[in-house]
Amino acid sequence: MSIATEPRLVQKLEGSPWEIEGYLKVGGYEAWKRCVDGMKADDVVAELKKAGLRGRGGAGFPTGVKWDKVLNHRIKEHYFVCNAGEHEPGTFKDRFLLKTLPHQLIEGCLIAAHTVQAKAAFIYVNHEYEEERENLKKALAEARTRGLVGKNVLGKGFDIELQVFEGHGSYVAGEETAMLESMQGRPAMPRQKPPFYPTDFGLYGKPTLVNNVETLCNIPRILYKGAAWFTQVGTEKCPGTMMFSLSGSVNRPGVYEMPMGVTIRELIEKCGGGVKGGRQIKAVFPGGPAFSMVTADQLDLQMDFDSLKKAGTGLGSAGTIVIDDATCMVAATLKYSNFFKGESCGQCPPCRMGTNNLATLMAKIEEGQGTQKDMDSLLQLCGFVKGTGYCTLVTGAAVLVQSSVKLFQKEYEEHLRLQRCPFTPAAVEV
Ligand code: L3W
Repeated sequence: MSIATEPRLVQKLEGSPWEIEGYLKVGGYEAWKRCVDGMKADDVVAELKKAGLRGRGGAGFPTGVKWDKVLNHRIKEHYFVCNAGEHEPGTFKDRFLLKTLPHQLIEGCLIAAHTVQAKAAFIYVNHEYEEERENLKKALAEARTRGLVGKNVLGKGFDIELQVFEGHGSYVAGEETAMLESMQGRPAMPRQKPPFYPTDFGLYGKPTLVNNVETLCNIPRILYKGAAWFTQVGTEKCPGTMMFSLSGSVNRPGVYEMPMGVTIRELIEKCGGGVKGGRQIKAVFPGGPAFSMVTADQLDLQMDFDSLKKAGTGLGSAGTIVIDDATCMVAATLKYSNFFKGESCGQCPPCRMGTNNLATLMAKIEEGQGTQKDMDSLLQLCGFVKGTGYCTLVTGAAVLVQSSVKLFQKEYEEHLRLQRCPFTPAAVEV
């Protein structure tokens, strides 16, 4: 498949993002109008399956399959939630989409809620994204004045509402089952899954469709332009583009839309303008710190769900963090270990204690107090806690440490030998 040079999901709009005219001029709400005019739900789902769209929230689950499960569930009371609880370190693409394309998101949500015949529909937005929530509300008001949302949509005799829900501030609240818990006034703690995914047991215990912001922004484009258009770029198993949040030691950090399957090197060089200060790459987190790092000899790896999984890491929500050779890997790892420790909801004991102990051992080693016994305990602990939580937090915390020690063992040994960090304090920023 070819590589897109032009963005396909992100559209340039005239005026402020929440003003509807600019979006209407680029074919905005045309797909929604088709649905309102009677496009069958099964046909919408079939088009998504044909497009091969996979969820952009981190796991790449087939979107059409998910919609099908809710639409055709034996229980007929359904709900829809857009998950804009973005909180992954290094991921900020949903914020960009909320900020720049609120109508596209609203259109995707309307199509989703209508297709699965949702009784109520929500956009759950990260607590910190205050400005984005306000813009979204302004955009919703504009859509309402055009009769696209609210009572008697476009005179067709049915109603649809979309509520902006102010989310919880924690990382774990972005995990879909924790989000659903928090929406019902309960602590934002994940539920055990499998066997019960939100498609079976979601909001109020009913079948619920939960999709990520970027996934939903793709929906109007696919229905308006067709599945065949969508699959022109990307890889065979991961068609379309991905919004990469590029950060760390690059000259131009930011959000970049690139085809699935772009190499790490292309992303860093073409989009990021290369490494800061002409330094060398030491490591890259292709999919955020919860997936293994790769090293400078792996920059030709393709960035899509399957290629990165095959390489022993993951795309996740494409929060790509570049680390240069002036950075202490022990310090960088400690920084994310502390993040996981602070964000553990405390529900699962292996996570509560594991993330805490991992961060304590990492700090001891970084501060020059570590022993070989601490190193052994660190790796043993990773093995114990991996895969034990209701959500993936503790697994991510363990994978981070394992990958760091495996790839940069010499740096750990240096910390033990010198009994101090061999890098200058200024070098720990990533
Ligand atoms: C119905 C089945 N639905 C799976 C659905 C499931 C979910 C989606 C993916 O973690 C990853 C993780 C993080 N019937 C189903 C089914 N589903 N089987 O498909 O499911 P799952 O369980 O593979 O993923 P997950 O637990 O949602 C997602 C990574 O994403 N990640 C996380 C970001 C988190 C945040 C945050 O907390 N705010 O941003 C980022 O990269 O590590 O690997 O919808 O219901 N048989």
